Amino acid sequence: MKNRIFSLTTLSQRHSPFTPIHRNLSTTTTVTPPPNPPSNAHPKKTLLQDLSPTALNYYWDTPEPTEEQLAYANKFFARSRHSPFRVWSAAKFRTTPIDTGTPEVAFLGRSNTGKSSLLNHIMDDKVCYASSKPGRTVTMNAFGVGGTKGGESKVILLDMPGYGKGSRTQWGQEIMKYLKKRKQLRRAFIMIDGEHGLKYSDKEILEMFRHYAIPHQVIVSKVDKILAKRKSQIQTGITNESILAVHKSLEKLRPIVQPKGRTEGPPALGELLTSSSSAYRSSRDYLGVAAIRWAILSAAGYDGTMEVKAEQLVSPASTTAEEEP
Ligand SMILES: Nc1nc2c(ncn2[C@@H]2O[C@H](COP(=O)(O)OP(=O)(O)OP(=O)(O)O)[C@@H](O)[C@H]2O)c(=O)[nH]1
Ligand SMILES: [Mg+2]
Repeated sequence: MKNRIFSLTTLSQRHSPFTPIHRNLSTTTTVTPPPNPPSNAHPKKTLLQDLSPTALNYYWDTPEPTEEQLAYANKFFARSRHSPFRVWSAAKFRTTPIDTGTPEVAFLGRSNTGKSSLLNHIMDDKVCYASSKPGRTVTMNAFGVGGTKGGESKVILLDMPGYGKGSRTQWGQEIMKYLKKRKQLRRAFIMIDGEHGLKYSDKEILEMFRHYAIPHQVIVSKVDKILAKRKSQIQTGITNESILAVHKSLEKLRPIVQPKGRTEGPPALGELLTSSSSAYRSSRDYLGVAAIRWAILSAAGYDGTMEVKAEQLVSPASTTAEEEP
């Protein structure tokens, strides 16, 4: 049922921690736990490596990505000699390079929400500056991904200066100028700190996005902080209760990102993602990263729909269209 808000009871009854929550919450998928749980597994906990890559996300407007799609996204973002690379940095909108035609996605959020750290994991390289001190990123930084030898990047990712505490008001204005005027911007990802929750400035920016019809999607960062108080607790696995706590916080966010009965503009995508730059399922597989990679590709048009459209347009005699990666 597409628009049904799930109840915690329903979830705990129907979904084991091994199954992701998704838009069709009423389906009774029976999932068998892994046959041989690792010997260090706590009986009442799920090891992160046994958790589905989308288990901590909430999809209601979009289909949940399949294993193949996530594998494709991971391959697309795998570091190479030509990807990622810094394309430009700018402190002011008027100094950003003019339209290159390459699709762009921007990462925004209050200072210290973990934008730069997450982007490093997404791009599989430490190209962004991350710091425990709020206000570390001071310019808009653009990174090209998916480039090949002699070829241009397929998508550009932007690490933005944070807004709110520890940032400068002037950056907020520059960011808004960019978001409103940048033609090749495909989606803005707004990161909300899972530890501190939604703040007034987050609500304001969500309202602005609707007002200016800027396509946007919310990511709840630092989900490890919701899952356990200490990092060491996560290593031995996570409890059902902590997984439900994540779902509960996403459930609360849904009416905020898609408010009912308002005509102020198009709301956020009905897909809430979570991430952690601290907890991983296995080496280089940080919580939520694969699904965010897929969301970026979907926003940029590399999710298969572009190829389908191209095939429909070309005549049978000229079907030598270049294959997407
Ligand atoms: N526990 C935890 N800490 C995180 C996570 N992501 C980032 N951090 C920490 O949060 C701090 C801020 O991270 P940054 O990536 O620099 O945050 P930012 O949003 O880019 O910050 P600004 O550039 O100042 O806006 C650093 O100390 C990171 O190590 C996460 O998922 N979990
Ligand atoms: Mg930063």
